[in-house]
Amino acid sequence: MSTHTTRFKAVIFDLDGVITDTARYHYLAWKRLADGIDTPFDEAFNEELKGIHRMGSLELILARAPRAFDADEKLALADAKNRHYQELVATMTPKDLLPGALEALEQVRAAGLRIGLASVSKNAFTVLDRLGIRDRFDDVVDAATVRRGKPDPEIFLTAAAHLGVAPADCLGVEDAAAGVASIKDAGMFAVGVGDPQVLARADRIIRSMEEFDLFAY
Ligand code: B16
Ligand code: MG
Repeated sequence: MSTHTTRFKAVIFDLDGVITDTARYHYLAWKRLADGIDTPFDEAFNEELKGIHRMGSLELILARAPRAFDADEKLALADAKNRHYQELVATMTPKDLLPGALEALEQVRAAGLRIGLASVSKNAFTVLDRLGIRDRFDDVVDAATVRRGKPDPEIFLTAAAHLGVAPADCLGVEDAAAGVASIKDAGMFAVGVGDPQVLARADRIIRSMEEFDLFAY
């Protein structure tokens, strides 16, 4: 049974796959790109791209392509993928919040904790605006300022520093294996949202954000 106390001082959320299902849009945009260059791409492979930044994801896809691409071609491909992704994001509304996500933000706010966002997506601010929830975060890390993406702990450590909270007092929420690794290597408690096998390093696993309960960790 949970009590209404928590040892944490801040909760740092991932965006894609935790707050909203932009993971689906990333998949669709990468899929169209991969099909265009005769490269195999499916949902299982897409799982490996979750939480990985744009150029890193492209490199993983191109490793399976039938030919090599030079630096200019790679930039053009990444640009094309991003334009398609942004077209998909432009259709988003507050209805695209994942079930339980808003309630989780409200629960953390009501408990008086600080709230951060740690997304490696350079489109995170746009997505938050489409969802109408940007002002619910005390800090949103600007992905353009992060040198090492997930699984490196830099982005979660940056969020904690911005919030003025020690990493050990932070709880991180992630849907991707790379993201859970980032949280754990930052010295934080990790709640994984999704498949227990994929998220084996998480301290606790929930199937969806509807199960999120700050007072149970
Ligand atoms: P962009 P997260 C990540 O966001 C996605 O999971 C990943 O699939 C994507 O490639 C990455 O953002 C970069 O996104 O192309 O918009 O800069 O999970 O860290 O919120
Ligand atoms: Mg994610």
